[in-house]
Amino acid sequence: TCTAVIRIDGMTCNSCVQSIEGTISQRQGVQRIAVSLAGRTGTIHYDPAVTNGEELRAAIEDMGFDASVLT
Ligand code: 9UX
Repeated sequence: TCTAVIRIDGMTCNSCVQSIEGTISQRQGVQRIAVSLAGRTGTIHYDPAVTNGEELRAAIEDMGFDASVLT
């Protein structure tokens, strides 16, 4: 298991937190995701054989947010 921390800008309420968690958690290889509104981050546990931080970042970006991989 790997962990990616992604900076997410553009979230202003919990509705978007739920939306990102719901959508990203259904992606192949994602084991767990927790999004922090106050911290402006998403922490994602994933299987590196299936996906990676950049792919997950792009998926969040595609939902309309500014996203960058921190770690
Ligand atoms: Mo809340 Mo998401 O106002 O676009 S629904 S941040």
